[in-house]
Amino acid sequence: MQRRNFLSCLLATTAGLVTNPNQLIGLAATSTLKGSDFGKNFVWGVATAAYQIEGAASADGKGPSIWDEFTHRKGKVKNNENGDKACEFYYRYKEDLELMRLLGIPAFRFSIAWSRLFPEGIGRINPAGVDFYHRVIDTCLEKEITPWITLYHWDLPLALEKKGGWLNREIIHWFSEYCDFCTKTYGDKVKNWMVLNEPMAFVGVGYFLGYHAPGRKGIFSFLKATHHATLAQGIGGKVVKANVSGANVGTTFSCSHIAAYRNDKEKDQIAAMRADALFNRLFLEPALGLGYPIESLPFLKYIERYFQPGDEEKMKFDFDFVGLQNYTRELVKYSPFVPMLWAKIVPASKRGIRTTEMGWEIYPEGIYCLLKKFASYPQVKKIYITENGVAFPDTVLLGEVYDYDRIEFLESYLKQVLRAKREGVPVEGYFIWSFMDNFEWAEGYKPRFGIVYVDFETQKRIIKQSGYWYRNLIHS
Ligand code: GCO
Repeated sequence: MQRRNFLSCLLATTAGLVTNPNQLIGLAATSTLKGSDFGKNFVWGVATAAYQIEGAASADGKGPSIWDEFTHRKGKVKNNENGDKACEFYYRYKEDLELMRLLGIPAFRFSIAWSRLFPEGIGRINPAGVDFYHRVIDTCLEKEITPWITLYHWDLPLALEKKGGWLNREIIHWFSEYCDFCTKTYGDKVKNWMVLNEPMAFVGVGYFLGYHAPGRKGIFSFLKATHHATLAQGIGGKVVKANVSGANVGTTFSCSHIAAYRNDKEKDQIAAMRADALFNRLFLEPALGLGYPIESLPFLKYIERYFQPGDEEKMKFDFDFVGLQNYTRELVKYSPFVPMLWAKIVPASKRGIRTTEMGWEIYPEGIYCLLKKFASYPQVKKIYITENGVAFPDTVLLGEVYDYDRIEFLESYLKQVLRAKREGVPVEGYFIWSFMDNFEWAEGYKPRFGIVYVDFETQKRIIKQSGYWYRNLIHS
């Protein structure tokens, strides 16, 4: 089940561092784009997430997260894989950051594993976990790599899930204490913070469809978790701003450009508008002070049963930036079989087009459309593409990975980013998902998104051609 094919699901459900620095000079895939076209303050980076790369699932006092538990249930992840070891970034962060330095990548987006700092989610602190992120941050700074931290990338402490997780309103206090601790602890060294990663994904897939941790289902758990995540988003933003002087605070959204399957059919156009409200507006608009998009999606009215006085204010926050994460687009048609939404996705696989390893359509113009859409909100001051990338079935050939299809993908998306920028969209940075191949949630290790190849048996890293291409682009 592909989690970006969320609507189709609705229908069904009401190291060794091998790289020789000389290679960096020898292999140089060139780009038709120039980094300088984007301006000298444009932020170039790579993105990762704790559960997907760190491994060391129970090392040095770390508590379990919902993903530690979920991946150990039979049949939840392809081939029953899990993130126990992942890329062993916990042990290999120095080598990995050295590789990043060799590639001249100026910014590194990573997340903090909440249960590494607080094994029970609240209360008792784990000093070894606190120290780990100090070491990662310090190593970044030594190598002149700017750290960008995501506070929540889906790995809720299991102890909190046992108390109801995102369904328990107390989560806004647990989360705010966690944000307070992180920003007071690391805020002198780290200025760029993202509160949540893709709330629509962790709430929709984790609390409605049950395909992701914690595996809960149903419309009411979806609405309740949505409201609590929206509150946490606003409250978290305020905590970061209060604690970090000179902070650049944002939060990130998964977005797909959505169009009508049959453009001449009004029913499909309305279905597309509804899907757009669900996927692209649900978490953004409350933060901007516009409330939930209830006029486009009347079933959202039920969310009001979870409201308490003052919530509208709590949901709002004047974010310095919005993180836009884009991989594909969706074509949507009217469906009488999907209650409340009356819409369904026509999957790329059924449209006879070439797709990525994830089954997603390659549609570069979608990122341009989304940038224009986000920029049309007067409250949005700045946008970073906090994730864009692609999984293809990469293979090693005589010690190298010739991933020219990834280079082509990234170039074509970046050209659309530049097009939007030239038209005045305040897009000020771009992070590739991902720095290295890693654990792709319910899809396990098969989809490889990295610009660095990881052999998960030996933990050997190989810089892919796209890694060299990225270095050349950034420095051209
Ligand atoms: C996400 C995540 C990443 C994914 C990536 C590819 O937003 O879904 O941030 O964890 O691995 O998007 O699917």
